Amino acid sequence: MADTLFSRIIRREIQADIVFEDETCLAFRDINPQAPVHILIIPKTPLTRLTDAGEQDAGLLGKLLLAANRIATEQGIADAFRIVVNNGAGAGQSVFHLHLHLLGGRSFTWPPG
Ligand code: DGP
Repeated sequence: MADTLFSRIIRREIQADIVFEDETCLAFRDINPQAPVHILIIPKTPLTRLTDAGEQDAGLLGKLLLAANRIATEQGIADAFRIVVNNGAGAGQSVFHLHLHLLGGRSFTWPPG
């Protein structure tokens, strides 16, 4: 996988407002927030996008979701939040290192835009 700016955030070469870290994942505030709480949750191991994940990544994907749960609680948005994964440029993915958007602190409409 090509190096991305998220890899540079993991290596602390780029500053980010980190809210959670464990051996598997890192979470930090989005630089261009779309909600009062907008946090990106990324695996530390490189995966370009969700469709590149396979059976061997099942545990990793579960850990990302559980990290989202934990962060939502810590951020006070556990009652209402949205998780978004943009998979591919056509879906709006701009950084090709898998990431969950955790959004909360406002109401959301459906369908999403
Ligand atoms: P996506 O479009 O799904 O690939 O989301 C990428 C997100 O990454 C986008 O919401 C903006 C955010 N982002 C881009 N560059 C940086 C950065 O340098 N720092 C932080 N914290 N977020 C960034």
